[in-house]
Amino acid sequence: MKNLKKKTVFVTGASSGIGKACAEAFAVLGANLLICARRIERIEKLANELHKKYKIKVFAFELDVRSFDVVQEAINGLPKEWKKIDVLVNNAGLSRGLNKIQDGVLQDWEEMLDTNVKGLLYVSKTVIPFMLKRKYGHIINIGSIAGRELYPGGNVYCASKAAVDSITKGMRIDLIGTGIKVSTVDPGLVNTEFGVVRYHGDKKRADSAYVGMKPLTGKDIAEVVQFIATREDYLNIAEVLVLPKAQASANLTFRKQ
Ligand code: NDP
Ligand code: 8X3
Repeated sequence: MKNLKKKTVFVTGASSGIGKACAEAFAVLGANLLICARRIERIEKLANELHKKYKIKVFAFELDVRSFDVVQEAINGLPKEWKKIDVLVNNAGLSRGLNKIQDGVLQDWEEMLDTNVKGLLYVSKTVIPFMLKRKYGHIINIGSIAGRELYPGGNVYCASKAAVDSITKGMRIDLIGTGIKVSTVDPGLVNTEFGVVRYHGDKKRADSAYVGMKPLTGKDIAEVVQFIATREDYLNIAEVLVLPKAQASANLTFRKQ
C-alpha cells in the first residue's frame, strides 16, 4: 500500500458530501490537504477540524471552478510547497433540474456543463503541468452512473458525466508515460446535498429519491477513492462503478413499500 503521509492531496468541492468525506479519508492517512469550494466558511471550518484532529497541514481556499482565470490565479498563486500535488480529486460538480429536454432551463444546462465539464478541465489544465514537472501524479475524477446510462430528465447532467468519462479516458491515453495516472469513480445514488441542489432547495423532493431504499454515503465513496489512491504506483484502478445494493441501473431501484 502506498504511504500518503505528508503527501499533498487536492480535493475540489470539499464543502459537502463526497468531497468533504474524501478530505477526511485522506486526512486519516496523514496527507496534507488542499481543499476548495465556493462556500469558504465551510471549507475553513473543515480545515480547522481536520488540522486539529489529524495534525496535518490544510490549505483551504475559495474557488469557483467555472472561471478559468480564477482557477489559474488561485492555483498558480499557491505557495510553492503546495504545488507538489500528488493526488487531485476532481469532485466539484452538481445537477440542476430533472426537466425533459424540451422543458430544459438554459441556466441549469450552463451551470452543469460549466461546472462538471469545463470546471474539471480548468482545474486539471492548471494542475497537470505541476505533475508533469515532477513526472508524478494521480488524477481521480468523480463521474457517475449517469455518465454510463441515461434516465428520463437526465439529459444534460448525464451528458456532462459522459463527458467526464471521455475526458478521463482521453487523459489516460494522452498522459501515458508521463508518470501521471488517471482513474474515475462512478457512484450511483449517494445521500449528500446533491438532491437539494438538483431541485433548487426542495429538500422534500430531494429526500424522495431515497424512499424505501438505503443510498450510499459520501464516506462509502471516499473509501473507494482512498483505496484507489493508495495502490502501489505501478497499478491503476482505472474505473469503478459503486452502487447501493438496492440500485441495479441508473433508473432501476428496489424500494421496500
Ligand atoms: P454535494 O452537493 O453534497 O457536493 C458538491 C460539492 O461540489 C460541494 O462541495 C460544492 O461546493 C462543490 N461545487 C459545486 N459547484 C462548484 C463550483 N462551481 N466551484 C467549486 N465547487 C463547486 O454533492 P455530492 O457530494 O453528491 O457531489 C460530488 C460529486 O459527485 C459531483 O461531481 C456529483 O456529480 C457526483 N456524484 C454524486 C452522486 C450522488 O448521488 N450524490 C452520484 C454520482 C456522482 P460549493 O457549493 O460550496 O461551491
Ligand atoms: C448522480 C446519480 O442517478 O442521481 O450522479 O443522476 S443520479
